[in-house]
Parts: sequence; C-alpha cells; structure tokens
Amino acid sequence: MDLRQGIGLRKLGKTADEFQQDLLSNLYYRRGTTVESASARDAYETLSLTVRDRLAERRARTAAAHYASNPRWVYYLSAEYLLGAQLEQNLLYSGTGELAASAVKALGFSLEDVEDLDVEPGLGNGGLGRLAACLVDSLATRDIPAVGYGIRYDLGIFRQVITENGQTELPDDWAFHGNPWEFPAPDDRQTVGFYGHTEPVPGSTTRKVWVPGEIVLGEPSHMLVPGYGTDTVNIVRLWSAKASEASFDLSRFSAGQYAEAVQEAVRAENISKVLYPDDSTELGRELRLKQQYFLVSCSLRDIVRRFRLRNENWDEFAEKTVIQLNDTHPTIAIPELMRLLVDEYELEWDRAWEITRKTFAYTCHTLLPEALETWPVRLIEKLLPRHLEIIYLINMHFLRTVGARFPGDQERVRRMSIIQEEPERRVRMAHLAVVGTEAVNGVAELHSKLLRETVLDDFAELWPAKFQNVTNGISPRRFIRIANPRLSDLITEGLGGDGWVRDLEKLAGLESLADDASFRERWRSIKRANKVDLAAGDPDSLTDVMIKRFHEYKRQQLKLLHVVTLYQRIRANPAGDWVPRTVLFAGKAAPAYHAAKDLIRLIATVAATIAADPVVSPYLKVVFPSNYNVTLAEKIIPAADLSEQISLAGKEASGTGNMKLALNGAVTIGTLDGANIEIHARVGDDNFFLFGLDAYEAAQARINGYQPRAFYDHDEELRAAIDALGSGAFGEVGHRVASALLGWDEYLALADYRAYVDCQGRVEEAWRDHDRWTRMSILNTAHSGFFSSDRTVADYAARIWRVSPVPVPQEN
Ligand code: NBX
Repeated sequence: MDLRQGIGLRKLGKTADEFQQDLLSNLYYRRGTTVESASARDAYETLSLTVRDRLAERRARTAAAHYASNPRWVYYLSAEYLLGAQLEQNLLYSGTGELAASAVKALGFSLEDVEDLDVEPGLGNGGLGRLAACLVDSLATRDIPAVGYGIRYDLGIFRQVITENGQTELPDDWAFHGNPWEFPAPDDRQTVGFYGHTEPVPGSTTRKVWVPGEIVLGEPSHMLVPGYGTDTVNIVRLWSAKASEASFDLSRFSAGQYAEAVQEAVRAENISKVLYPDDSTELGRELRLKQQYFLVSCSLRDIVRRFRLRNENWDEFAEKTVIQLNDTHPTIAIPELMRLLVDEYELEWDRAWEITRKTFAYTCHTLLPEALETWPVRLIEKLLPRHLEIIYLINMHFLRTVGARFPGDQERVRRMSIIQEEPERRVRMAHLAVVGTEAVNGVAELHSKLLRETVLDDFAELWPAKFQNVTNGISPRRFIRIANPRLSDLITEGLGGDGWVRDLEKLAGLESLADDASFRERWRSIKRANKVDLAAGDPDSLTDVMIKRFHEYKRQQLKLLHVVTLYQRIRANPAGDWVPRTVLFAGKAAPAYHAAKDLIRLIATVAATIAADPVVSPYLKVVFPSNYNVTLAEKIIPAADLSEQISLAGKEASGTGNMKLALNGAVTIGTLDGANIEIHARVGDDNFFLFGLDAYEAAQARINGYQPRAFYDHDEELRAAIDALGSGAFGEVGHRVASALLGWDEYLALADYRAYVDCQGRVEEAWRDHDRWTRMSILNTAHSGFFSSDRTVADYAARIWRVSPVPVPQEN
C-alpha cells in the first residue's frame, strides 16, 4: 500500500445518513458524550470535527501531491492573521452545509445555534491581519503550495465594549472553550534563544557562536486552509511559547516560594500571551521584539526542516523557497537566515547573502512615519547579540554599494544606512527589509508610487527594478458568498452560474442587468432584507457606514463633523425634506491612543444626544455597535448603502474595507487615496462620490503653512459644528477634539469639510432617485472583480514569487 498516494484513507460519508453516522461516531468516540446529553456545544464541537475530517482528507492528498512534486513553496510570515469564523467557511469549502444542517437538527439544534458558538480567532488588528487571511485563502484556491506562519496568541485583539463613556477593553480569551479547528503538532517543537553573548570560532573570521542566556520552546499547531472549488488544503502554522521543563524551579517550590518557582516559566510563556493592540504605530517594547524573533526563529527552522525533507544542496534553497514578509514585523528573519547559514551551516558570507536576498520579499503597508519600525541598537544588542553583529555586517556591505554608486555622497549614506544615528542609535527595519530582499511592494498603485517617491526614494533610485505594486484584494468567498447569501444567489441566477465565486471578473456580466427593472427591484429588496437582519436602524433609511480602526488619518472626526452639521440643519428646519440616514460607526482604537478613544467617546455622546432629540431622531440615527471584528463586518457590509472612505489623501496605503463594501453594492464616498483610486477608475465617476484634496495638494497644504482656523472663520456651518462640539455640551472630550481640530488638524479635516459636506448633498440627491441609486449599486458590484484576492495572489505569483500551481489529484 502506497500511503503517499493517500490510499487507505477511511472513506468519509457523502450522503446525509453517512454524514449523520460520522457525526455520531465523533460524538461518542471523540467528544465522549451521548445523544441524550448532547448540549449545543457538544453539537458544535462534534460538527466541527466532522467537517474538519473532510478537509483533513483533502489535506492528506495535498501533502502527498506537494511531497511528490517537490515544488517551489511560498511561506507567508505574518505577526497577524484575522481568519474569521471557521465553521461556516469550512461548511462551504467542503460542500457539507446541507448535510450538516440535517445532522445537527437530529441532535435537536439548528445550524444557526451551533454557528453562534464558533468564535473567530482575533489574532490581528486590522487590514494587515485580514489581508494575510485573504491571501492564504486565495493561495489555496489557486493551488499554490504555501504555508502561513504566525503566532498563536492566547489573547487576541481585545473585546471592545462601547458605552456612553466610550471604549472599554476586555481580554479576548478566544480559545477558552478549546478550538476544534486546530491540530497541535508538538513533535515539530522548536527551541528559541534570547540574550546571552557571542564567541569567536577559532580559525574563522565570519562565523560566531551565539550562547543564548534564555531558551524558550515554540510549539506549533496548525489550522487548515482549504481552497475553494479545488482539492488543495494548505495550512496556517501558529507558534505558542512554552517554557522548558528546566524553567520550573523545584527547589523554590519545595521551599514554599510558589510564585518564584514558576517565574521563569511565566516569563517564557508571556511571549505568545497577547497580541499588541496597536495598529499603524510602533511602541518599541522588548516583549514585542521577542514575539517577532520568536515567530521568525521557529518558522525559519521549520522552513529549513521542510526543505531538507526533499533537498540537500543549499544552492537550491532560494529556488525552492520564497518567504514573504508581511510588513517589517518579521524582518529579523533576514539576519536570522544569515545566522543559520553562516554560523550553523558554515556557508561563506557572500554565498549566504546571495541565498538570503533571493529568498525574501517584503510588503510595506504604510506611509505613516510613526508606523515605520525602528528598534534601539541597545535593545537588539541585549536580546539578539549575534543578530546585531550580522546587521552591522549587512550594513557595511550595503553602504559600500551606495558609496560606489554615489561617490562622496555622505548625506545619502546617512539617509540610507540601516542604522539611524540620531537622536539615539536605532535599527531601521524597513531599510533592512529593502536591502535583504529581492522584491519590495506597496499595496495599491498610489501607495507604491508614493513609496518610490517619498519614504523609500533613495532605495528606488538605487534599485528601481526591485519596487513593485501589488494591489490588495479580498476573498469573495468570505466577503460576499458567505456574508451575503441573498445577493450571492441573485448574482448566480443573473449570471447563470456560480463561476464568479472563483473568477470574480465574471461579475462584469451584471452590467447589462443594471438596466433590467425587475432585477433592480430584487437587488433593492435584498439590500433592504439585509438591513432588517442587521437591525441597526430604519431599513428604508440611507445606511451610511464607516467601519475601520479608529485613527486620526482615517478621519472619523470628519464624518462626525458631517453628522453634527446634519443635526444642526434638521434642528433649524424640522419641516425640511430630509433624507433619513442611519450612520453606523464601528471599529476599535488602540488602548493607549487617547485621541482615537476621545473620538469614540464623543461619537457615543453625540449619538445619545441625537437619539434623545424628538425633532432630529426621525431623520438621523447614529449607531455604534461594540467589538468590530470579521464576524461583525460580515453582518454590516451586506446592509450598507454608503461606504465612507475619507482618509486624508496620501495616508491610507490601500484599504480593503472599501473593496468589501463596493463588492456588496455599497456606493463609496471617498478621497483619492489608496485603492479608492482604483475603485473609482473601475466603477466610473457616475458611480462614486469623489471629493477632497489629492495627495499632492494635501502635502502642499502642509508645506504652505496650513491654517485650520481660516476654514473655520470662512465657513459658517463648519464653525457651528466645531463650536457645538467645543461648547461643553459634549463634555471635556468635545472640547479636546474641537481644540485639536482648530489648533493643528494634522489630517486636514477642516480643509476637506466643505467638499465633503457638499458631496454628501449629492449623495442624498442620488439616493432620492431609487432607480438611479440601485443602478449605481449594481454597477459597483459589477466592477469589483479586480479586487478579488485571487487576482492579488496571481499577481504575486507571476511577478514576485514566480511560482506555479500544483494541482491535487481528486479522490479516487
Ligand atoms: O494594511 C493596513 C493599511 O492601513 C491599509 O491601508 C491596508 O489596506 C492594509 C492591508 O495592506 N495596515 C495595517 O493594518 N497595519 C497594521 O495592522 C499594523 C499592526 C501592527 C503594527 C503596525 C501596523 N505594529
């Protein structure tokens, strides 16, 4: 029997009876309970195992196919993954939705009861983490051999509770009840060193021995990542920190010093205890650097182990391996691979560098200077002494290249150095990432262009061919097929098949249906039904959503100024012909980001004031559901009419919420920023509400000495809105927000206010014409095909990874 062909696998049932049998056997043998005493949780756990088994069978065939072909692999290194709830996805990908519904019904539960118990692993902050999840979905869907590596944080992104006092944070113990979707793999445990010192190797000038002062174990577990409409099942492998046996101090325990006895073990396991809740800012904490190195060290050793299963020669490493760095968070992988090759495998420096540079690629996700990671030299020296030596060597070689290319240009050398000298010596991780990789990409056209022209201009001048754009994308499975079943069914009917779920450009076929009155009517009624389900406000009102992390650059404050203006207009003229609107905000703020938390609190206060006002509340409602996450996004997006994408131009790298909303037929009001530009180009000017300064005008305004007060002085409505916020009626927060806007207004909200509010007037005009609006809505969906992450992955595969699909043979 050839096990590698997958022969000998137990056949899993395909009929309802067989599925039921499998579920029962899991209930008895794996859950250890009985039909009579099965709770909803028993049903959930058992169903999850039954579905997982089907994917595990495909996984076995995938692994066999990959082993046999010894392919080039994509390894995606990311400190964050926002995978979303697993059950509904895996029912879809395994085609067992109906079997599952009838099987749990026989146990006395509905599929919805059971799905409510499926907790999403919130192992990320925002767009960067969700992008990682969409890319691994599409990698599997495109049959590309890939592994996503990450950290299995015990506590994910905090649970947010919104009250009138703003945001409070609670720990997110996401796996409290266990996680039926993961497979622990303790045998693939790795050992990670920290601290200590280095020693010379006699007879070698390049090699060193690193003697760590602390050892931590990394224990992997993996979750299955099925492809849609294919048999490929890849994995995401997540590392948990574990103390070694030796770290328990038995003698202290015996002496009654219980806390001291476990102190070292607690310290070790703290590494994967909690996700840092900061999005787009850098705190520079030692534990965070430890997390980064922990992820990198475990993953690289695992990658090398996998390489050696089928290969011997290091010259083949870069041919068989591409490692994509999701922002700079895993960049310490570059000196770590050098360390492994030079110190442990005894390769010459130049050969090791050639392999390393060819192996890595780097995706940048930001333009904000405060988001560019730098680490104090002293901290790296203490925590990773050998890595600092290697970074210095890399820098020395690199600066020689710069010097040779630009002789005498000391200023350029200072700017480009991996080491920043002033005000303290720090390692610039983005520079290290550019120097140590074969390709660098931004995540939308404008972003990639601004990277080349501003943040990384010196590097783009030195290595123009290294810089690329790969516009982000989203998984059509999760963000329309699963999230919006009604619309998906209508689209499938309209297009005469569901091929669009795997080939999203097929949505273009909806264009002609936008002219069909009965199709439009059904489209409209689906949007309305989705709003009824969401139950956020009157389903006939314009549902205006701004859902994203709270950050000043994203400009929730501008949206709030608009809300206050509407409020004041309605108050001044209660008999006016107002368009009823439900404004929905959702999103988390980093716990230490006071300005963002102030804004949440102010929005909550304004919402309450409006709700209590009998004159205004029939026309305007502001809602702020707590705890925005992937699961909540899947409920809000299908119900949205208007998508708010109003960041200051030049600040939002891409945005991906903008794509999800457009795909579900929301019309965007937005600036020329990030991927908005590409959405606008595709849906056309008639189907997009564009306003505001562009990136060059915005930069120019700052240079020319922007004065927010001038806008305040010259715009009566703006003045009234800011005065209302600052009046004291909304407490101290209102005052703080108003004075920040008047005093400095870092993100030019006041400069864009008039254009924005007037543009909202055009939104209302369009909304009053139901037919026109519905047509716009359909055309947004029709032109969203480009934004599939399947296209994103195809772009990476062709231009950066140079990998080909490896099809998995079907079950025989
Ligand atoms: O990455 C986001 C950008 O802001 C979006 O424009 C973009 O669409 C998305 C995907 O490319 N960046 C982001 O989410 N950053 C982080 O989450 C982040 C997390 C931790 C950290 C720095 C940034 N230390």
